[in-house]
Amino acid sequence: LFNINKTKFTKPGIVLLLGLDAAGKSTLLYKLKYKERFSTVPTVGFNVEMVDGKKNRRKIALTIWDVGGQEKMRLHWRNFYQDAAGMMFVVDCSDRRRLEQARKVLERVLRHEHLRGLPVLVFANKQDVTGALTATELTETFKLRKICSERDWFVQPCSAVTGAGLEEGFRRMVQLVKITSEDTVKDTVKYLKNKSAKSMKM
Ligand SMILES: Nc1nc2c(ncn2[C@@H]2O[C@H](COP(=O)(O)OP(=O)(O)OP(=O)(O)O)[C@@H](O)[C@H]2O)c(=O)[nH]1
Ligand SMILES: [Mg+2]
Repeated sequence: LFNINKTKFTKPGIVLLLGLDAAGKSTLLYKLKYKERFSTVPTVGFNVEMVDGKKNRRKIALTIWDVGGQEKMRLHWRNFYQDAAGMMFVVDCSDRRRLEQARKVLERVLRHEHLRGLPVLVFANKQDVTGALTATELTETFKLRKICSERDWFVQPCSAVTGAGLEEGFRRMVQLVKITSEDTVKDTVKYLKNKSAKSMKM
């Protein structure tokens, strides 16, 4: 069985970073990777970074795909679903006006058949802003217990600007993803070659 699993692996540690536009995805990705604050522009297309982590005392790297969150970009999200081993969903907790929209988008994403059972880490972002919704409030408002009942999930409060909570959340994601091979770097290169051979449609 183990061999069968190994030969047909399809998920080389790819983690999707999704959420509404301006949720803070790109800021979070660059802060996590480079420990620096970058000034971002709305993402058209996607950014990809590999971030190192440790799983079962071994080094692994997760490939994080930060896909633009504007409405037009969201139509492309599903192109990335099939190969994902995990998802991180970023919510702007200071933008109460768009919370309901964020909830609906997350709920719809989670219903997609390709993401069934996929572990989800929700980043309750922008905790540095006074009056931001807390992680507990977010859990309740989004009814996460209900909409994530058939998967592993965790809510991590964070600030992509200060960096607070980012590494903690990432470590959690590393624990939650089920990868079938330890050599995620090699797998990712193989995956990307294969993918570009088929020419990526965006
Ligand atoms: N105060 C505060 N501002 C943040 C935080 N994270 C991101 N921002 C700001 O929110 C704005 C949007 O951040 P981006 O990282 O570009 O958002 P995005 O989710 O990548 O947006 P799209 O690429 O359009 O999907 C920028 O002005 C960031 O500086 C945070 O934790 N706190
Ligand atoms: Mg972005």
